[in-house]
Amino acid sequence: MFFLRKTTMVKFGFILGPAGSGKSLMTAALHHWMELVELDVATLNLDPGVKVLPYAPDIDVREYIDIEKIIDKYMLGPNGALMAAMDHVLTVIDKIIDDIEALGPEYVLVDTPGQMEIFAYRQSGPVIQKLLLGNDNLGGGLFLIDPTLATTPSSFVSILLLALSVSYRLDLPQALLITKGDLVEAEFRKKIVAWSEDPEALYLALLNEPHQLEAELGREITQVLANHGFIGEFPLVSAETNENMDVAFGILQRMWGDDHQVFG
Ligand SMILES: Nc1nc2c(ncn2[C@@H]2O[C@H](COP(=O)(O)OP(=O)(O)O)[C@@H](O)[C@H]2O)c(=O)[nH]1
Ligand SMILES: [Mg+2]
Repeated sequence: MFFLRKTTMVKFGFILGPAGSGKSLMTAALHHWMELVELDVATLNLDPGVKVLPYAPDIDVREYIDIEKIIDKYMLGPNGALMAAMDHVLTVIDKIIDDIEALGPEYVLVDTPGQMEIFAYRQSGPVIQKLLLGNDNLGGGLFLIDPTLATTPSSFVSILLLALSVSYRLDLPQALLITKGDLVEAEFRKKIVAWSEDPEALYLALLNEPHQLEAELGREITQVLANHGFIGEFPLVSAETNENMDVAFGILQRMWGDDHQVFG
């Protein structure tokens, strides 16, 4: 008996961001929305340490990696075990790729590990991402910003710098989204939109902070962010109310270079 392997290109959306920024819930919400508009989408959980997820992953790294066993075998604490587990993912990535090929979806949403640094800053993360994309597939990253942690200009700038750093680590087009839009009050919404769209507004806001960055550093940082696309129109989305899921998908489509069927 012959199995015909689907060799069509897969479009990967990597959901990135610091711990608690809403990656898993965004994966769930975007997956739900994509299914509603009848797109052929699968979810991939890459977090070996996560206990409960707000969606049932189609492909799950936990099927191949048991963090409790790693803790026992190497006598590691939770952080060490997570790092070891992420490095172990490399040894099972061919199984995950086989699972994706067996399912043959057009789109895969990748829920990256809760602790962003084990994906972005360990050696294994960028390698895993490259192996998933191979030569033929397309990838784009959505970096989530939790607005409840970006209430001051300096905390917002710190998260933008983190996004910049992650985009240097991962060789992937990346866009920024402000999540948890349902928790953002109208007044703050205006403020964060102004900071995110206008480097000058952000710079002036930095200067007005009591604990301010040295003016020259603030100027240079906002210029670097602006010059590299880390200041711009970042949509506010909500994985609770599904606000702007169509826009988030439209952004992924642009990163994939999909011209047709653009949403948002
Ligand atoms: N209100 C609200 N809560 C959210 C939203 N997205 C995530 N959360 C909550 O934020 C917390 C962290 O979300 P999670 O998806 O686990 O973050 P992760 O660590 O980045 O995967 C959870 O309690 C979520 O329910 C959102 O859009 N609105
Ligand atoms: Mg998560």
